[in-house]
This record gives sequence, structure tokens and C-alpha cells, in this order.
Amino acid sequence: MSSLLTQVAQRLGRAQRVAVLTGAGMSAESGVPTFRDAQTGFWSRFKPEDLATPEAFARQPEVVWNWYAWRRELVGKAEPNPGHRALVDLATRVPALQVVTQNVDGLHQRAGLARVIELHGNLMRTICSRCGRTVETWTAEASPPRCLTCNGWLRPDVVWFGESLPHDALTQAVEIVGAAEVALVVGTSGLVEPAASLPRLALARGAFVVEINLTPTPLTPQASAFLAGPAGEVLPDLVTRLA
Ligand code: BV8
Ligand code: ZN
Repeated sequence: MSSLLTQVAQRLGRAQRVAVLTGAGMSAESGVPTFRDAQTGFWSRFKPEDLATPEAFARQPEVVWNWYAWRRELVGKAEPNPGHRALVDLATRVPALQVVTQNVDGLHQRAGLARVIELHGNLMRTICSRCGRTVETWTAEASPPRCLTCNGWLRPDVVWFGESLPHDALTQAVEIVGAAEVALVVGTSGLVEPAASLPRLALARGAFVVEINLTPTPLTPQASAFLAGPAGEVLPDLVTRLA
């Protein structure tokens, strides 16, 4: 593995444009459960895919609102891990490194990355489900709280299954991934579209695509390199070898 790590580090050292596509595995070592992880406690009886939908919110808004309130609290207590920090370090060494994330926890930004493309929004931002305005504070007597402007239910500013991704984020992600000489695909099961198609776009454009994951995924057979291990260890190791 170490020769592969060195080979990948050499590729990174020569690259001008690097795209990094991250999924929930990036935040696992920060204590934020991945989507595939069995949910804990009260939430163990629900499947995330069933809760993260407009239909679930329409049918049981209180349950969906409380699930996100639980996740907001958990994410609020989480800290960026060495993998997040390694990407900040890498961004100072690569002329044009850009992170495109499926994660909604904001940990890349909290680690110090100035610009992050958030494909699926950010659960630390709350909006009105009717008029769309961003809401910073709300009283806790109702779940979900209501918008003071139009009385609509508040909701997390995330992309639910069946909802379109933010147009600008997806457009920028396609440009960045399509122009990259090296793409790092970190901690994603590669099951959710259209994010899952981005690594294949990089391959089609001739990029060197490196997958970093604990276990193989549908992308692994096509990837240029597969580095098996936790993001919080593999990414710092890569940066060390760069130096
Ligand atoms: C859309 C925000 C259309 C909410 C999320 C059939 C075929 C193809 C597609 C579809 C289909 N049926 C429906 C669709 C479309 C659907 C989809 O892809 N469904 C899947 C389930 C089949 N997609 C959508 O609905 C998207 N919208 O297509 O719109 C449209 C078009 C026009 C008009 C209207 C609509 C919207 C998708 C976005 C959904 N929102 N998140 C929230 O968070 O609550 S997705 C959510 O799940 C995450 O954001 C993330 O993207 C995904 C989870 O995936 P991962 O990040 O990969 O995490 P996961 O847990 O799966 O895996 C973790 C990985 O990390 C594992 O591989 C593990 O091994 C690894 N790991 C663990 N620890 C570590 C590690 N790796 C390294 N180090 C570690 N320490
Ligand atoms: Zn409103």
C-alpha cells in the first residue's frame, strides 16, 4: 500500500487542478454517523432514506423536524477530524484544489476550507418550506416552528430524495470534476445520484481517480487507485508524503 500511497502523492504533487469528492465517510471519524450506519437510539426505527423526503415531511413534519434537530445537535458537537484538516493543508500545496461534498455537516468549512461546493445543502441552515427565506432563530414551542413571514413550516436547507440539487452547485461540480487532472473520491458509497456519476465523469475526461474508503464500492473496479483505510489516516499520510 505504501508504494501506492507514494505514487498517488507524486501524482498530487504534479497536479495543477485537483477535485475532491467527499461523502459521509469523511465525517465518520468526527462521530457523525454515515447514512448507511445503523441509526442509534430513538432513530434506529427509521431509515434515513425514508425520512429525508418531501413526502415524509408532509406526512409527519414533527418527526422529520426532530430528526434534523437531533442531527444538528450532534453535528454542532462534532469537530473536524485529521482528514478534514489534511484537505485544508493539501489546498495550500495544490494550485487549484476544490472540494465538492455530499455531506450536509459543514465540517469542511469549520476545518478552514474557504470554498466548498455543497451538493446536498447544509443541515445547519434552516429555511421556510413555503417562502424559502433563510431563518436564523425560531421559538421552540412548535415542531416544526413556523415562518414569521408566511407561517410556513421551517425545514433544514438540505436536498431531500426526489428534490433537485442546487443548480449552481451541480454546474460548478461538473466543471471542477471535468477539469481535474486528479480526483480524490473519499468516504462515499457511490449510491446516490447524480453525485455518484461525478467520479465517472472525471475518468471519462482522463483524470487519475483515487478512491479512499474502508471497503470497495461500485466505483472501485474503474478507479485508477484504491486506498483502503480511514480518511482520517490516509489523507494525512498522503500529505506527509507530498512534503
Ligand atoms: C434527484 C441530504 C431528481 C439529506 C442526501 C434509481 C436509480 C438512480 C437514481 C435514483 C433512483 N431512484 C431515485 C433516484 C434518485 C435519487 C437517488 O439517487 N436514490 C438512490 C437511493 C438510488 N437521487 C435523488 O433523489 C437526488 N435528486 O435525483 O432529483 C429530480 C430531477 C428533476 C426534478 C426533480 C427531481 C437527491 C439526492 C440527495 C439526497 N440527499 N442528503 C440529508 O442528509 O438528510 S443524500 C445522503 O445520502 C448524503 O448526502 C449522501 O449523498 C448519501 C449517503 O451517501 P454517502 O455520503 O456515500 O454515505 P454512505 O453512508 O452511503 O456511505 C459512507 C461511505 O463511507 C461508505 O462507503 C463507507 O464504507 C465509507 N466510510 C465509512 N467510514 C469511513 C469511510 N470511508 C473512509 N473513512 C472512514 N472513516
Ligand atoms: Zn415563509
